[in-house]
Amino acid sequence: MTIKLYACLGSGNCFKAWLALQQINKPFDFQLIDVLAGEQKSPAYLAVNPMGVVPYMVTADGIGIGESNAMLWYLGEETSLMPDTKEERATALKWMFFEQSKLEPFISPARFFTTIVPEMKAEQAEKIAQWQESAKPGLSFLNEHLKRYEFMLSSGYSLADISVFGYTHVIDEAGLPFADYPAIARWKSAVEATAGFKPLSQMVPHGEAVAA
Ligand SMILES: N[C@@H](CCC(=O)N[C@@H](CS)C(=O)NCC(=O)O)C(=O)O
Repeated sequence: MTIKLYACLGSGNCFKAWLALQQINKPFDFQLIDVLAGEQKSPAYLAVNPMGVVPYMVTADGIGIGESNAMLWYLGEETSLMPDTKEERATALKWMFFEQSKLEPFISPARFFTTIVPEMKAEQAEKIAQWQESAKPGLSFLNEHLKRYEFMLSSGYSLADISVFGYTHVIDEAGLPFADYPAIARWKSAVEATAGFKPLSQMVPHGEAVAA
């Protein structure tokens, strides 16, 4: 069996696992789950992932793993993406929790209603403004960090970069200009120049459809 990734298009969380698979050059099956059509709540998909969200990954041994950052950790084992020392691994985890608590919860919905379903932008305008404000402290903190470090960890490119990159590289699509965060913009280009990097726009399915 090969690894199977269940994902929807355009999602920063799904992109993280997909990008790691590209960069470690691991073959995998891609199963598209159409979140906009509600396919993540279909009986067929709930039988795979009872949480009813994407991304979801099933390992070659048939073990299901939820949470994008847990997938990164699994995929990073025994590759150059995993930091070498326990201090660096703890620091990577710190940034991955930071990503899920200070960045993703605000950038993701602001971007969703601004760019993915722009027809809902006007009716969500107040909430979008709140999400944008809530994202700013985390982005400022990250920008300060990246003034001093080329990548998230002093040891170099790692799964912590992929985690933070997932949504931070599309902040402009959430109405948060890169011009306000020049060190983040510099880091974005550095990540895009790493070996095997492929952009979110190239994340396309190559699996069979899940029956509704
Ligand atoms: N913390 C989770 C977030 C998973 C998540 O909320 N996924 C979204 C797409 S990015 C989803 O499936 N939304 C549809 C729903 O909640 O029904 C992760 O990092 O994987």
